[in-house]
Amino acid sequence: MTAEKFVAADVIRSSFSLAMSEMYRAEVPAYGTLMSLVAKVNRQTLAQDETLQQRLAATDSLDRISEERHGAIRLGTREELAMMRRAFAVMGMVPVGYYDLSTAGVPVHSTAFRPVGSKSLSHNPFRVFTSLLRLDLIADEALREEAAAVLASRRIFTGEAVTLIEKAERDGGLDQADAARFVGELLETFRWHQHAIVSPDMYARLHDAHRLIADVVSFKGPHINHLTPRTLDIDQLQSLMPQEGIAPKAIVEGPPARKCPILLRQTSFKALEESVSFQDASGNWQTGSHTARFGEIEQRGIALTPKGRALYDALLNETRARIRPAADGSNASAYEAGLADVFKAFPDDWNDIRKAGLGYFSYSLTPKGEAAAGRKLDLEMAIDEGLIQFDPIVYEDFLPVSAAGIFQSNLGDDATQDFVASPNQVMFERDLGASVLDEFAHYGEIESASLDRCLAVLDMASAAE
Ligand code: OOG
Ligand code: NI
Repeated sequence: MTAEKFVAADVIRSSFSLAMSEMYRAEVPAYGTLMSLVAKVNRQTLAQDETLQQRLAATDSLDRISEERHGAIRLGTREELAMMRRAFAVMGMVPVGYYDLSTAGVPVHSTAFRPVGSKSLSHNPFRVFTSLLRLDLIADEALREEAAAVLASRRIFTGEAVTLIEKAERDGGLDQADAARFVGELLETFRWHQHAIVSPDMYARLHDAHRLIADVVSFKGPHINHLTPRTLDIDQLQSLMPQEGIAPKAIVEGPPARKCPILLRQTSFKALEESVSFQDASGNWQTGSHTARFGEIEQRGIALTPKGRALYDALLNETRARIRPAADGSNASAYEAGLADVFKAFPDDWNDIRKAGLGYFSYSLTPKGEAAAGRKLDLEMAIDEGLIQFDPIVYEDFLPVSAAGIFQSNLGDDATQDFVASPNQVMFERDLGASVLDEFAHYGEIESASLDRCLAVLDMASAAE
């Protein structure tokens, strides 16, 4: 079979992302409401901001905006995580970054599976925040063993999905018919199951240990727990959500509203109380309820360099040392004011951010630059003369403090527990069966590749800096 017969990984990812969105819309109607609201606000924002519209069109990201989404799942075992990595690889998604949530009282560690490289990202940036439960953080040994036994007995992938993953690995891709079957089979792993695989008694014990453990262990598979569209104006969305009957969490996570958006701002609506059934010892099904699935929206800004990220982390810590956002929203406006105040220390002009080495940019020749090919200037001079322009590179990853805030708002405030902070990237990568990509190195490569395309007017020495 020749390579042309294979469907491109980017194309499989797009159809999977679409299939997942359709499934979630049917499962959680509020997601559909949120999607429509986001599309409406994005249209309005673009209509009012011609410069934004032009830059998004020029950097290939206009089409992808309203389509863009991420999801999240929580896995129970290393075997599940390793197979999930192989499944995502078929769609061109690789593990990027390591997130330790134990510090925030959530017994998981995570990575984000996503496409890398500007071409794949602009084709479809679909990503999945994937967490692995850490039973090693659970104190009750008997419960830990019982939970491990339940997890060991379940199969979250269909046999057909595994066969197709193996086939893709062996042959180097999937043809049209196999790719379509793969999408359908893999989707099964993410489906919601109303019937729990544990007894009501065991559910209660898992739930008492930590609500997250009950969510991971009690069901047949790792149901997708949210799908997040990208908005161009999250503050507008946060204020419009209640009118649509959706109650947002108390504060928007991440940096404050700014002229030049940095990293990632997120808000969510609380998990739904859903009816589930548990089979008791005599085989009868009992009705109960479970909260797991919620809705989230996000606004993405520029990817920060390690220096920029250190400044962001320091300013966020400073804000939270001054005022910690209460889960009931009682100090939300004071927190927002404090955040805005502290973040005045972060430059809010693209060129200042760039010159201070705080963010990653994509450089390109202007029409004037194309015409001036052969002149050899230093980068700053080429920019000053209008030969080279720069656009912020969008942050494609996640933020651990924000993720913890999202987890907590959905697990309920009583779920906050203290665990000894124990990041263990070595263990995570062993379980994953691969190492995770360093996000900073990756953004750095995208930036230098963009400079390479400007060499017509650029002095090599200045570009190599
Ligand atoms: C994942 C929460 C993290 C985000 O956007 O930061 C996340 C979860 O609740 O499983 O999705
Ligand atoms: Ni999320």
